[in-house]
Amino acid sequence: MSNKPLNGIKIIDFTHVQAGPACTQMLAWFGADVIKVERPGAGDVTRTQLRDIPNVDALYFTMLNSNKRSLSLDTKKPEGKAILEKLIKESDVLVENFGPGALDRMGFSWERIQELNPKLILASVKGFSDGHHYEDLKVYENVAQCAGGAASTTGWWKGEQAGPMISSAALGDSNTGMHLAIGILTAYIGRLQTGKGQKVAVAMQDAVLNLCRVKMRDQLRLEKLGYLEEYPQYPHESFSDVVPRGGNAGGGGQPGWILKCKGWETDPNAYIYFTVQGHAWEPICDALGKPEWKTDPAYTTPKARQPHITDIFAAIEDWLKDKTKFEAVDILRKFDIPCAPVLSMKELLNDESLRKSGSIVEVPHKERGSYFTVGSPIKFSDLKPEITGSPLLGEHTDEVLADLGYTPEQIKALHAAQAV
Ligand code: CAO
Repeated sequence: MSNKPLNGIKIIDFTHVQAGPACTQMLAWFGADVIKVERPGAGDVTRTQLRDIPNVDALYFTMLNSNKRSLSLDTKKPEGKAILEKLIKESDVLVENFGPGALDRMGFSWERIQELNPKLILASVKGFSDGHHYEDLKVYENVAQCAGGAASTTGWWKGEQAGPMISSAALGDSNTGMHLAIGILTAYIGRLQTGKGQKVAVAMQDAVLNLCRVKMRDQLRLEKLGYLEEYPQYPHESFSDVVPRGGNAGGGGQPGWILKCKGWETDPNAYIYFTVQGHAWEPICDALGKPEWKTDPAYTTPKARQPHITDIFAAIEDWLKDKTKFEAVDILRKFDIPCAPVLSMKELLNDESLRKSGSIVEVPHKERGSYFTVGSPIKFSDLKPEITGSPLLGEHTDEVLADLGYTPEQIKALHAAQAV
């Protein structure tokens, strides 16, 4: 086994669906021994959800569970509980994202876990934080986006499409998992100092809110000023007392928008994002062939430009009419303009640079042949994560039990007791 920084860290992965599995998968990539504990005969629900090949683990599962081992165990039965207790005594971390109270109901409260192994780190994802007035709620991705401020600040503020909108990025699920991974590693470093484990929890609402902090910033500014100059409502429309949805506005100090390119009528992704950096106005004028804008007082400062920013974007769109998104970006990049083509999943999947960097990888799978998945977005100089296929349900049960000291006869007896 190559030397990966998290080698030697043993993690009980009691997670399912996306938020928890995304966290433990990343720790597995970096070398942790992640043992996914799954209910016999069923396993993580994503194994069977949205299948593309009959009777084969769905991509939903394979793309969130690579580099793990699978232990099939009914932890509600006495035999299963005994094994889990043994595992807890020998592990460093237990990660779970069950509904509120499920772990306690199973008999593994934080107090019990501490009795079994005071060094263990218990890491949990829940929809809302402990003590929150919604703490009993079960939560999925879009529920978290609504509760964490993303939905109220995303989308259109007028027209037929007006209303809160969900992002396709997993702000509630994978994002919470990434926060939890930081929490686990922090608690692990803490344990190196104190010798003690601790409980780490991330609420999906909080993780979404953490990514929406710029919108909280805008709420506070709005309460002071009564307007937000970088929003498309400014200066021609009125503001209420809540942060409005801003469509595709830049959202920061630089105005920006999604603009149509050649072929937009038939290609749903023939667009670029164009950013107007305050200090880079002259290169923009050069790129667009509008030298007169450089000296026109209606354009020379960001403040002067803001009242007719929509007209400026319309003029840029006119320039884009005969250019594909790739041709446009190739011109604009020479002028140092922050921009990018709107890339489809198909384009990303086949992107040579992403394949080369390991951000998209092809990994073997025992039953589906091989599949493409998203590799590590974190790059290291001395670690190249090797992404391996996800485990079949219970693939490593015998191996894990043997490691725990169970004899072949005991393992056989356990299989019989767990038979479904
Ligand atoms: N053996 C025996 N029982 C097992 C088991 C095993 N190996 N693994 C899980 N279980 C049991 C649990 O003990 C629990 O039983 P009880 O409810 O009887 O105590 C049950 O399976 C799991 O319950 P759940 O509430 O986690 O599952 P659900 O499908 O009803 O809800 C979800 C799913 C995601 C809404 C809920 O788990 C949740 O709110 N999790 C926290 C937030 C979260 O992570 N959401 C993101 C999910 S990713 O989109």
